[in-house]
Amino acid sequence: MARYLSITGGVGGAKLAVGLAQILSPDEVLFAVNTGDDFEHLGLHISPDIDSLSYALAQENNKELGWGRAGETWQFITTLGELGGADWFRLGDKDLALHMRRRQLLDRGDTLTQATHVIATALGIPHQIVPMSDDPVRTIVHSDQGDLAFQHYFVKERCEPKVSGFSFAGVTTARLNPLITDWLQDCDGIIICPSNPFVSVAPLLAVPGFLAAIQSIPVIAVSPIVGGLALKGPAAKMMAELKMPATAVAVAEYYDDLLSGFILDQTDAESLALLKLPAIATDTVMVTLQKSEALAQDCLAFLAALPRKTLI
Ligand code: FO1
Repeated sequence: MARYLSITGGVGGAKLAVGLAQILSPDEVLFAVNTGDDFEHLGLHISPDIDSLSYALAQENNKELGWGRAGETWQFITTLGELGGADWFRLGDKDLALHMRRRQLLDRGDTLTQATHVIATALGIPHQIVPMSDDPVRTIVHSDQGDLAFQHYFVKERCEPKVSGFSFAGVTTARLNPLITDWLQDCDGIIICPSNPFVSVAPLLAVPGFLAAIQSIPVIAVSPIVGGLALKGPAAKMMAELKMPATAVAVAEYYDDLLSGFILDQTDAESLALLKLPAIATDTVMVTLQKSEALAQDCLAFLAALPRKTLI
């Protein structure tokens, strides 16, 4: 039995994770999730990437909004706004219940890992959703409006400030989640889902010990950029502001030596010749569950065909 680690953050990544969960059992795939987007808000611990993945795997994700829970109502946040409270971060009524439950679990002493497991189990998810670390790591966006906490940049400022870089507060002392460390002892391949390389994947790569632990494991990434655009989120805008071309090739070059292989969308197939590593072009636009599953199959077949990494 082959075992895989999937790195995800945000909505694009969750779509491929859903495909992987369709074809791999909980013993065959572990989902390692970015927590750099997390923040404390209204006394709650919000963990957007864990939430997006949990809702997606439970088939409870809000497809209209692209975040949050399906079938949502907004009484709480509307009423809070009427009372003069902070309503810029839209917590739906159902979603609020999840955050309240996480608060309760954390307050009784659970780690974020344990709280995530309790909630995922309650949502009927058999797969392991594992925060990259139980220690707080917070993404800071360096921008023309100063240094902004991630959700302040993303939601409050609607990604409008021009970015010049990112840092991950707390990461140098964060302990890699032991569940990830253990999984990597016996892991046949790593799949970086089509998540934002700078703010969804980079925080996990920056957790001390992670890169060392994956040295002998083949790593593939699926491009989040298709035809010069990010299907969701600000990745392409960030690339332009960071003076990088907003292309799939630039994403592969950003990951550099980390990758053993790269998957880009079929619309970018002509770029294959520009890549200096094994690469394939396929349909990466996951508009249906079938397409998520097909891309997951492509990832596994591609990984299986890659040469094993050799340590120098
Ligand atoms: N994204 C928004 O654009 N607006 C919101 O009001 C919002 C609320 C929200 C609540 C809970 C949650 O888990 C996520 C939420 N998101 C919201 C999404 C989220 O903040 C971002 O998509 C991610 O951080 C980027 O991956």
